[in-house]
Amino acid sequence: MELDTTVQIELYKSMLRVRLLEEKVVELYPDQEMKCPVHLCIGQEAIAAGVCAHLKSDDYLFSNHRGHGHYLAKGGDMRALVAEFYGRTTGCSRGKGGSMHIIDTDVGLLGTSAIVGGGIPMGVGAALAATLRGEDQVSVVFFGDGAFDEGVFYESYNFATLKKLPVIFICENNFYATNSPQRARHAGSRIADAALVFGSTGICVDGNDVEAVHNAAGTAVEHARAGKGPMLVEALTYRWKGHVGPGTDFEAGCRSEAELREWIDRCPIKSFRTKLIENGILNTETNNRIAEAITDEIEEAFQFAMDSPLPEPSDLLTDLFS
Ligand SMILES: Cc1ncc(C[n+]2csc(CCOP(=O)(O)OP(=O)(O)O)c2C)c(N)n1
Ligand SMILES: [Mg+2]
Repeated sequence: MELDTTVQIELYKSMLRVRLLEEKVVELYPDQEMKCPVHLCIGQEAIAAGVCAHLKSDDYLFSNHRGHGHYLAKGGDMRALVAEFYGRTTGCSRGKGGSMHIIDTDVGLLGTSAIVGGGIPMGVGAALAATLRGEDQVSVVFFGDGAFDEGVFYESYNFATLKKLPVIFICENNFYATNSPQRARHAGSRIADAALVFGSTGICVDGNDVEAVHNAAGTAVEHARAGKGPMLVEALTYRWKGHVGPGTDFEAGCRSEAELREWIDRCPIKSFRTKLIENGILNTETNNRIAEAITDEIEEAFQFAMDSPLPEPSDLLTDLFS
């Protein structure tokens, strides 16, 4: 189904916003002023953009260590995100979480977590709570092919299906969990098929095709909102950077430069831009204006972060549960 041109432009902007922000992180990370590890999603932006375009601001979102794109696509505050990278009090976790622990209840992001698979049961719990309250929120969980290795996925998926909870499971299959390729870990290759054993539906989609992701996620969100329970969307993609940090990880010997080059050729943003230009929906001038506006937002966000205070030592034990 061909999307409305306004939606297409919004998807394009959403992807570009994530890409340009993370490229700035790549540029500035070597200064060692961002003290937290950063897990970049460059190459995977279409999934965050395509899924989050369906969500209302009070729909719930749970994500993992690679969550910058999810937060921004959900309408997140770039200033609060960058301030969090720099450990500032104005950060979305008041400077105590860093890149992997983003939380912003204003946009429904109830947390990103460094515990692989940790967001999955929490996403189900939030959906259960919404159902018990009689509200119509859906809960989206982003997780990787590595989290799919964990038993908690199956327990959570079973419970959510049994209770027909409004959860959408989005597995970003980038074919690696740290340095371990999927082929070394999974007996089967199609993650989406796991939904079948629960009598649920799985959809496998090209995660670098933002419109395909948007269509698949639309089906899953509609299904969940109608009280029909979860769907599993497996989006095939690839991270351009190493598991953590701004470099590549070829030296670890787990993937080749040629493999990366193949995926760079399938850049989700470049291919969509080409399509929009060919179809007369975007031209060079509009494209430049969009990029400039995002670049200004990024510059402003980094300035805001640098101008913000670090927490005081006396703040160390505030906002802790125990
Ligand atoms: C419970 C748990 N086990 C192991 C780790 C170490 N670890 C951090 S990220 C990661 C790989 C995750 O891979 P995947 O879920 O595919 O996400 P990706 O990094 O590819 O986005 C692992 C094993 C962890 N943080 N938590
Ligand atoms: Mg992975």
